[in-house]
Amino acid sequence: MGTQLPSTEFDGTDTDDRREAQAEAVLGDPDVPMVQLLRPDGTLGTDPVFSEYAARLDAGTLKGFYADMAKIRRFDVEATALQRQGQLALWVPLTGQEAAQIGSGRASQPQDYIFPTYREHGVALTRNVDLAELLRQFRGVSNGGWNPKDTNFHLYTLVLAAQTPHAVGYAMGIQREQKLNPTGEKAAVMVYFGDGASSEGDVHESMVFASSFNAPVVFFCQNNHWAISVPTTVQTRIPLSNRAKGYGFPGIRVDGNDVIAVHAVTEWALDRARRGESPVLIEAFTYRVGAHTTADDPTKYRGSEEEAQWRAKDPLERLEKYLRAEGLADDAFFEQVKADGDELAAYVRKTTHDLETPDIRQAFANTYAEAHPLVAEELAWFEDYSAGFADEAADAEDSGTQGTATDGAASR
Ligand SMILES: Cc1ncc(C[n+]2csc(CCOP(=O)(O)OP(=O)(O)O)c2C)c(N)n1
Ligand SMILES: [Mg+2]
Repeated sequence: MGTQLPSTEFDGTDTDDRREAQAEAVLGDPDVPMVQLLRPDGTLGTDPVFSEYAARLDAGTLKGFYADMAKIRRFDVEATALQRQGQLALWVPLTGQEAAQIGSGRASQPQDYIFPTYREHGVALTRNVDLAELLRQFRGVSNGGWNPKDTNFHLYTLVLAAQTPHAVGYAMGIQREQKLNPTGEKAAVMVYFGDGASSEGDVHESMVFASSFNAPVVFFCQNNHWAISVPTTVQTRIPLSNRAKGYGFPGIRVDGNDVIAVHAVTEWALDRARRGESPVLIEAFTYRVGAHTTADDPTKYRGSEEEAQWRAKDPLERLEKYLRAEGLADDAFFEQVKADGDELAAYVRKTTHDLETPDIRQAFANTYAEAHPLVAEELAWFEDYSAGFADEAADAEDSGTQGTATDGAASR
């Protein structure tokens, strides 16, 4: 027999059947190794490499993980309410992904630099970003909201995967500085992206560069199973973590709803990157329990059964069970966490209401460093156009009607 050409396997007739089989292989196959320490029932399992990391976590740290996860979930509820009340143009919920974000964020060190997507509110919390500042962009009063230099937490990026080449470039910069100053404190970069973004060419190019130059970078992919209405099975035929093999660095799948395992794996990966051993890809296997954004309705593309299955793997509930069973936290602790969450919610509600609408002329002024005739012309046009609404604005003021953040806002 001569050499056989590989089959393309695509004859277009069995797409749905294949998708189902593939979904099992990629998503539900127990043979696909996944690091898990804290099981959904709240008991602690073992892992030959990562149990050691878990053993180092004291009661205070574990309670801190819980407090952070509860806080960010409460914040998520508040921000969703603010959007529904017209105070934010859009909100991107994170519920379900708390362990992936708090576990990884808490594993980073202050000197590390983080590149988020647009959903990393939990990571922002771990980097001490003021969560009220984070809402400025979603209210449309700022292009960013916080100064990344204060926390080494970069501004949100809405263009899918655009932050991955930025991150690798930044990591290569750090690498060169570390070579120039070998006795200094070592740092790494961690870049977040989603299962959908993993299909972007930017991710491929970033991984090639990271591997070729051995950049100190950790790629943290939150596989939350959906890219708006597109399931992960359309993005990949193999576990996303396996892709790292093709680039020549380690890839590891971790239970993204297990804060202890996520913390352990990320600590290991960042250490490795800081030591200059290699980049690492982490795939945090998790689920977006809510809508993609407040402009999305997931009932249009997925079943409630799937959602129920994932709710049973809730990251907060399993840690609460563990803390209670081990006698590490009591009712008083959980009541305090709830009170702290309510206090945070009241703070962000008040600060959001108080955010002032910026002067639109600032947007024109920020276009170029120096004055530009085209920008001046566009500003003149805009002012002329706005003047046409002067009567309406005066009427609104007389009748006490106020605009809200959603007036004229485009939804994504
Ligand atoms: C380059 C680019 N293409 C398309 C979009 C529109 N878009 C915004 S979010 C999204 C889905 C992203 O899914 P995923 O990467 O899995 O992240 P998740 O939203 O699930 O956290 C798409 C297609 C975009 N923002 N940028
Ligand atoms: Mg996704």
